[in-house]
Amino acid sequence: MASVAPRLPAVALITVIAYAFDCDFAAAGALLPERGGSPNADRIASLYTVVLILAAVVFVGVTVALAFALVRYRSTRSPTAAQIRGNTRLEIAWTVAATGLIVFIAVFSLTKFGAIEHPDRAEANPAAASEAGIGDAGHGVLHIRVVGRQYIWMFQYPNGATSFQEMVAPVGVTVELDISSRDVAHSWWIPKLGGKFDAIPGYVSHTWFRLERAGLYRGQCAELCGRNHADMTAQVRAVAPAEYARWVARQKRLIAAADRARDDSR
Ligand SMILES: [Cu+2]
Repeated sequence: MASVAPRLPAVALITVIAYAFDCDFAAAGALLPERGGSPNADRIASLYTVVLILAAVVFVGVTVALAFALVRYRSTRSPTAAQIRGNTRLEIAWTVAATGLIVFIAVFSLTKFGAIEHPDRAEANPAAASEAGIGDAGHGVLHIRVVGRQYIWMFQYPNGATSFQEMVAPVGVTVELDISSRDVAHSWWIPKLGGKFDAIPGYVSHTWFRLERAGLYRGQCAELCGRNHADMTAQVRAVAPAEYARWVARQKRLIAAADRARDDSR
């Protein structure tokens, strides 16, 4: 009987590929980060694209030079190796080119980090903020607390309402998130709305987004946090500012009614 052992790697590979196609996952784009949800995500994607193009040019250049050298100077054609003891011009050229590239990437990145990390106040939309019922106290910014725990995300809104797994947020309003955890380390990640942010017990991480259009933005806890980590999904439902105001008021009433019903039944 033929052994199946030699075929095991192929079977394992096919199984993994089949699962990868079948599973529901938060993909961050095949090649580039996702964009189109929030300005910070767009800026991350632009920065990534510039660095990727530069890296691709260097990679192709090095690969072509290497392939050329391997073919052109193969042993059948050049049986005696040339003894080269340095080339000052060439060494200066690649040192200067590599340094220039690194300095450009560093400076370009530093000019972009500020706008990725902090929302630009100048682009705030006071009309949308007031429609969403956000007072001037928050400078037109909606603050939502994000609390991770095994295995669900909880969202706390300024009026005291809470929701689980799905955050509801208004389009056009700057939303700042204060992210923490009740148990172990988690990571908040909605790919279309920006980068990953650690949710650490006893520590508050800050990030933000400003939704550009209504819709559902899906994400996934991005830090292995226990047995059911894969089930710890998250989503942000972007709605019109007035709809957000109605939703958050209704959510508060429903929670208060549920609390009263619980107290009455005691
Ligand atoms: Cu988690």
